[in-house]
Amino acid sequence: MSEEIKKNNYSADSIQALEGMEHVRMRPSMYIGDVGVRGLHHLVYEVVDNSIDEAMGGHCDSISVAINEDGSVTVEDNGRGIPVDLHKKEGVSALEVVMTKIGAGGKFDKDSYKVSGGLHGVGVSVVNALSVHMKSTVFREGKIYEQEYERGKALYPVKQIGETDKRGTRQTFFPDDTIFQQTTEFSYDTLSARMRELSFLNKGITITFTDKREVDEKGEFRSEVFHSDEGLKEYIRYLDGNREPIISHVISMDHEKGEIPVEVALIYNTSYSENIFSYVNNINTHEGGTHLQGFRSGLTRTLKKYADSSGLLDKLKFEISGDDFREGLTAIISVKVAEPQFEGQTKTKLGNREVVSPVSQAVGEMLENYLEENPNDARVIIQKVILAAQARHAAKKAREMVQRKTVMGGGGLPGKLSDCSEQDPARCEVYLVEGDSAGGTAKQGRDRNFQAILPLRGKILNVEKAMHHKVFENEEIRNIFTALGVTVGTAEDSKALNIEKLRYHKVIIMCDADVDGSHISTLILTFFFRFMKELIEEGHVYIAAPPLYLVKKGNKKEYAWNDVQRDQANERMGGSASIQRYKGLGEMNAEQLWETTMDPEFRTLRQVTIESLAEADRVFSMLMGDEVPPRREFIEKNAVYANIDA
Ligand code: 0RA
Repeated sequence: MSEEIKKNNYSADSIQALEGMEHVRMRPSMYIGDVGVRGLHHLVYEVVDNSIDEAMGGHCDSISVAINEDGSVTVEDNGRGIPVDLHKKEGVSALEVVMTKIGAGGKFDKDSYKVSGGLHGVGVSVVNALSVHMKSTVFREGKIYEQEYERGKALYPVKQIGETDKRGTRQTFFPDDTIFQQTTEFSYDTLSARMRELSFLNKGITITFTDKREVDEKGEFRSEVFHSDEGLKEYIRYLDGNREPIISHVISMDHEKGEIPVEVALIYNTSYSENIFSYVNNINTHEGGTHLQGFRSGLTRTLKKYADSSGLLDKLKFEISGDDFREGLTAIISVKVAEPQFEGQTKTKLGNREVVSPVSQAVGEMLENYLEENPNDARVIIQKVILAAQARHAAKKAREMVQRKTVMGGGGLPGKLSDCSEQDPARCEVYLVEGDSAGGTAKQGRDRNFQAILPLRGKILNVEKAMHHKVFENEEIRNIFTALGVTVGTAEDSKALNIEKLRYHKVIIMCDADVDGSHISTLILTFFFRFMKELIEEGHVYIAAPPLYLVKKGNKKEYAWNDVQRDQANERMGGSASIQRYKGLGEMNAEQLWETTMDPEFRTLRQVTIESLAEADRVFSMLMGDEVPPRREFIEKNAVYANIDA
């Protein structure tokens, strides 16, 4: 092909490509879900997914992900390198096609292990379209190639820039702040949690994650290396590290039944909650679906059969329900599906019917083998199931009592609640306040039109360690239920909650800004997480941020939420201002509390979000569980990187 024709083709194609790329920029949410914090991080996942695919095909074993000094992100692998030779149909380099054509990703390699079509799998060209600048570097067949782009447009044809004995692909991109208007700042915790998760889900790969935006006292970058040889088995140990197992091993299997690769791992612990995390093509399916259904049916069928034949259930007076087999269970299911159908509100529910039976069979086989080879563990599991059935009956009774009081109006609203006068829940908020005295101050300081106050007495019940009927019998917890107007969910089915009855669309936790206060916040959050997950998922839960200092000089006063603000305020007043440190909400009068923490114009509320259900579960089990050392370590670590947004 002559230089002339190549050039013409080049421009003709770039026009076509642009149309697709323009569409991505016009409707980014269609491709990445949203243009907020979630969508921003999605860009990284998209690029990393391509390297994971290369690794799953057996072509690479190492991926590095870095947040650079300038806030851009670099992802590099040691795979075969994206091909750079001429793409016959398009008339430009294959690399350029991958980078600038929507839906081109992975097309060249029919053998490649590629399961696209999920939430991710939209192609790296989408990342390119949504970046102000992107650079691809390919190390392949002894040479280094490079191409750069601006908002998805190639700045020049792919060029060779040197020689190398490395292999691989390096992608660096800078998200476009005209698209991501809320923020273009990547979160260390969010990315690190995802990289850890990916390393468990794809055993054998080493993922190095580095944040180059800051250095520590030693002058080093914050960095973590994730590598798992045992995959889900290790993931279970990580998740349940703060719970006490009741059986001797993690039960696991990894095999391909028919067309669908299935991996499962599970363990039973002494807790009363059920924690099942399911994945399809490395995507966390929050809403479950057919793979979860297969898992449950395989588990119930096999355990029931074993229990029946062992005679352990002979004297039992209760019915055993499916739920009883899952109390104290932590499990992970990961399947790979070629053409996944995602359904549900957040498109995280697997719909493919053909998945049910292979998963159910695989789980059945795995359990049957384990029970046969470990009769002691088998007995312990069945005994736990029996206890769960008994407790469920007790809990049902307790719950029915609460429900009667709530729904029938027997008890009405809790006596301690100071309700607001506004009736429209969308405009109402309720402050859950630590202690009766702060509750009193809040009651005086509030705007009674739309703000309600519910004082809570000291420490509320730690639901992480309590049996379910205790939770429903607990007075403080009943007060919360009744005040919010919702009926009771259970740990197995927190969706039983009728959230449409919620009386306040903002539920604000207000505690002292000290260790005890944060402990109480965590207790309340744990309760919401285990029994009213929807409340958090739908963004109704907030944490109030009372100030730490009052800086005063003459008739000037300023509040400060941290030491930097305190020092700046002091400077603005010409130094030597008097500084009061608030030890608790109780030291503020009603006016001060209103000004700083309750007035919607000036207060800071932190909305509680769940980035990763698995990570949140682990953190709660650690913060609220028996083991003290990991809790102390977590608090010390997070005090430095202050990020408690659950
Ligand atoms: C298709 C074919 C070949 C490599 C790749 C895709 C590839 C894509 C990505 C994306 C990120 N890292 C990647 N590494 C490789 C090459 C096929 C061959 O060399 O025969």
